[in-house]
Amino acid sequence: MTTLAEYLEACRLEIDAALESALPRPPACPAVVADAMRYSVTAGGKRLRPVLCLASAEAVGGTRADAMPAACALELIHTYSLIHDDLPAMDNDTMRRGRPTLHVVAGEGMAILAGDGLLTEAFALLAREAPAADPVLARRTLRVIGVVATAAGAIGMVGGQALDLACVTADPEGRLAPPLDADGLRVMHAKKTGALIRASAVAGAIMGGGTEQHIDAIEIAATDLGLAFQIIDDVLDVEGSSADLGKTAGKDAAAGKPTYPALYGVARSRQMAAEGLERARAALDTASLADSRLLQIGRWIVERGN
Ligand code: GRG
Repeated sequence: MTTLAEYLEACRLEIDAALESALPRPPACPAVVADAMRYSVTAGGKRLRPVLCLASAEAVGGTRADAMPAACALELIHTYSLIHDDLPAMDNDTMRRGRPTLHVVAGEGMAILAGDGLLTEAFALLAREAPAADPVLARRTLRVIGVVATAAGAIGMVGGQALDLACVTADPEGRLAPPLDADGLRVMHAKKTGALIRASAVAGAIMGGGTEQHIDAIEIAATDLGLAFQIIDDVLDVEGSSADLGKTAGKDAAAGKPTYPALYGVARSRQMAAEGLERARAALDTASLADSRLLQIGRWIVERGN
């Protein structure tokens, strides 16, 4: 069996090639927005969501090829969310994935449009790749479109971003929402980052032809992995350097945002992430999936930066 590092590298190469051919290009797409979209998509990144999607398809006995359109759609949506999150009206960040943010190099308007283009292209790609000649794959794709749209939308990622934004944005009377308590923090993250991570694993399980028991177990495990990912992201924001992170370090604390280390301390936060990983293992075990790549990827999430 290949090592996890080899597996991740093989997946990333396939994902990057598939993303490259999925991106809209001139003459159909104006070069100015095509270039902006490509700038952010090709800036690197761990490709965590597409890797989870592919690994999930393989865990249930499917192929990476079956899940590749969904994997690419998820990375396009993730990249759009980063572009919009970095805008002056949101987090106002100037570094992302080790490069100046898109609005810094292309202007705010073009960054908004590139994000809009990536979000809509994700669904165009899924619809395009649903093979009419293969009703089974077409049905799975339709289900995945629903899963991904729900996760990306107002009850998922957009809703989580709204809760986050409300913490630092005063209403017309100048009042801020009360700071999030532990439960509020968990709900905000479950939506803002957890929903898309969960959808990535679930989409892979659906495209790979998993049983309902597989899909349920993977959904439960991915919910815990999403939370563990966010806890570790918060810890790295405290401990990491901007160069290591590829984005501005320490921003959350500086903005007075609630974070896991602020509420629980770094040691307890890391322990909570490890407990999440253990719950994910137990959930996968109920469907005999605990010795799949999924758990190794979970461990990679929790142990990164150690
Ligand atoms: C703008 C609707 C809208 C949503 C934005 C995901 C998100 C919601 C904001 C990102 C803010 C942020 C930095 C959250 C921390 C967790 C996170 C999503 C980190 C970035 O994901 P990685 O580490 O990034 O997977 P790479 O670059 O590796 O893909």
